[in-house]
Amino acid sequence: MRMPRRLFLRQSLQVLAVLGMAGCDRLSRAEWFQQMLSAGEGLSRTAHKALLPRATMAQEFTEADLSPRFRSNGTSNPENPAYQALAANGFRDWALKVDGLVANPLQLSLSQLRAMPSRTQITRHDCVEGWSAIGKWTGVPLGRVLDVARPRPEARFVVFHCADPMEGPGSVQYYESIDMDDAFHPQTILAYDLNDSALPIANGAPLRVRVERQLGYKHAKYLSRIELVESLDRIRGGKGGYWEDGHGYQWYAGI
Ligand SMILES: Nc1nc2c(c(=O)[nH]1)N[C@H]1C(S)=C(S)[C@@H](COP(=O)(O)O)O[C@H]1N2
Ligand SMILES: [Mo]
Repeated sequence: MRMPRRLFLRQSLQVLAVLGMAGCDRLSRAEWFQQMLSAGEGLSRTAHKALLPRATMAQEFTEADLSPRFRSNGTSNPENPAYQALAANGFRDWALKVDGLVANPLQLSLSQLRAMPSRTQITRHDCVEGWSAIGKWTGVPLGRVLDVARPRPEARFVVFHCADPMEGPGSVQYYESIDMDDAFHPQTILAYDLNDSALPIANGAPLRVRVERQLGYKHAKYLSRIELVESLDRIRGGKGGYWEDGHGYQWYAGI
């Protein structure tokens, strides 16, 4: 059923009025709001973007809130010989490629990434499988890396290519994607530290993305390459991620 445009606009304005009274940040996480937005993914994403200012920040916590242990989910040790060789050498020979629709393709070592401006944030990770954990992440804002790579005007999505095969050795490797709004969001960081220590292999060493306003599966671990594209059509199944292509997960997983 299509909602008449006027009606949708009127309801949006009512929601805006409520948000104005109670404060966006808390209400955006409220269940009723999620349910209202889940009327359809297109609508959800449009409404999310229309109703919440682009710069809305995910809630940040204090050291006292840290989970005693940040669990691992999905891959905990990639079954990939090339990855294992890099790990055995402390990732000294590892590099992140940044390519696709950029004026200045990059290859960045871990020490180069560590030398760039950094951001530390204590946030809550929510996995669709029904668990949450609060962790302290340090990394370079993805926006700073993209500033150096200089996306071309046609670039609309950032694709994360990962080192871990998902269906046994040699099989499809994890991938995910976000749009440019999330790519340049101040809390979207390429994290190399968790709780003040080098990121453990179980949590995505040497580098994983944090996209704090979205669910856990968007936070790609074991990054090897970041590719800028105009459309997701040519990325495997075309839906923008491993879980989106094969298992019906939504591409925009806003929380
Ligand atoms: N490369 C890769 N990234 C991944 C996954 C994975 O299996 N492989 N699992 C995702 C899911 S479902 C979650 S909840 C988080 C888990 O992160 P953690 O292992 O640090 O808890 O990573 C996400 N990113
Ligand atoms: Mo997850």
